[in-house]
Amino acid sequence: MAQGAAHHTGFCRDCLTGQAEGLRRCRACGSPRLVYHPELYDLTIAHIDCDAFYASVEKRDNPELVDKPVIIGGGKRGVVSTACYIARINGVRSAMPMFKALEACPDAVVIRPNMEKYVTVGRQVRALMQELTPLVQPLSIDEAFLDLSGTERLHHDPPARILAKLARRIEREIGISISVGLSYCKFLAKVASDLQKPRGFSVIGQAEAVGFLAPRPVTTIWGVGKAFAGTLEKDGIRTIGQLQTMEESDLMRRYGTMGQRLWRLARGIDDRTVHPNDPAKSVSAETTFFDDISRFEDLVPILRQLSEKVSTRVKRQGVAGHTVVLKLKTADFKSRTRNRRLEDPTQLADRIFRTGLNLLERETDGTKFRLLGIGVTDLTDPARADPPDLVDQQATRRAAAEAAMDKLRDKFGKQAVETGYTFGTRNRD
Ligand code: DCP
Ligand code: MG
Repeated sequence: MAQGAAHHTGFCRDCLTGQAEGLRRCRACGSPRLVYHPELYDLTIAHIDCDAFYASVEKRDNPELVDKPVIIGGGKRGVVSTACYIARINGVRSAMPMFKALEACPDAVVIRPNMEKYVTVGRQVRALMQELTPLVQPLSIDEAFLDLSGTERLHHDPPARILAKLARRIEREIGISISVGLSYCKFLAKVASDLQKPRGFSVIGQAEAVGFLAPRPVTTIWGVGKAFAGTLEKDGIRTIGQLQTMEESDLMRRYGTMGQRLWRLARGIDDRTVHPNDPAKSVSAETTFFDDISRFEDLVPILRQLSEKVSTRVKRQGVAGHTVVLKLKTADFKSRTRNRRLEDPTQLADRIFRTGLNLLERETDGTKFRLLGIGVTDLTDPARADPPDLVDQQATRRAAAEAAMDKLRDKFGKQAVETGYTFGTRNRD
């Protein structure tokens, strides 16, 4: 290796030149973004989280926003989805009501979320991760664990440098920034990725784990939410250091399996593996009624609404379904499922709905239902979905109309377009 990672204790995150310990600026490019750590080249578990994700995507697409405070949010829920780091200086936070955010930061540019765009970018980021290792475990749209053990021989570089290169590549090719946490286990990799945001690169090694954790609040531990932290607080436990002094048996007696988990994580013991998520096998939507329904006409608009939900989801996930599944639950809790395999896979609400309707017709024999669901299964790549229908020109026209409505919905929000079937039925479930 030209840059001889083995001879240096660190490297520059901008130009990747190896650095001897103690330098403040890169000996090659002058950048202050140097990483040092005694265990730097032994650690293999990473957590990556994009910085101010939705806001960064919007800034990338509109350079005028670069130095402005930007808030993504609004719409139906009226809360902040995220804010860029400039808006955060003024106190804006995710999940804050929009009016409060604007009180804190009146100059902010507010942008409605464009989920489709963020899903696409999230997928591009994931694809670059997957070039490094198949062991990528996404946690959400903008974060994932990576296990890079054993990849050094393949990449001729230790994981730390591979990750710095990835961060650089995501900035250059996708145009957003990430923060990296590198450690020997998932728990501390995740904690690390949050330490230095944005554009962070933090390392937590074996040797310092216990000392690093000691002063931190118990809420740092994965799975310790507000409620459980309250319970611990009542027992006088606030910091991880306090947990470190307790016996495993004592913690187990008090808090069961969670107690055991606390004991282990407090000591930096976490042997959970990084495993790619199972791909979804089906996509569906269902609703339980306030009052049982038996009439076909009353079920139709609900089926339409659910079909639209399913369609939105498959489009968002980038899949298509080859089989439509109708699900009913009767008033006496008996389940019925009915399947129909389609000629071609579909993503379209209209096809899902019409197939579901056909199946539903045979089931509405006066039976009272308490639940209706519709979904698709046999998921495939959408490339071959919904070819133009040469026989049924109507279907082709409906498909084109649906594509046009999708565009409108993207632009103006879900409520902008209502079809005849769902109009006025929105409060039903
Ligand atoms: N999000 C949301 N509502 C929340 C939290 C998050 O809609 N209450 C969305 C917007 C975020 C995205 O999820 O951009 C990713 O969530 P993160 O918690 O990773 O937050 P950010 O990426 O925005 O910021 P950070 O730099 O802190 O990771
Ligand atoms: Mg993030």
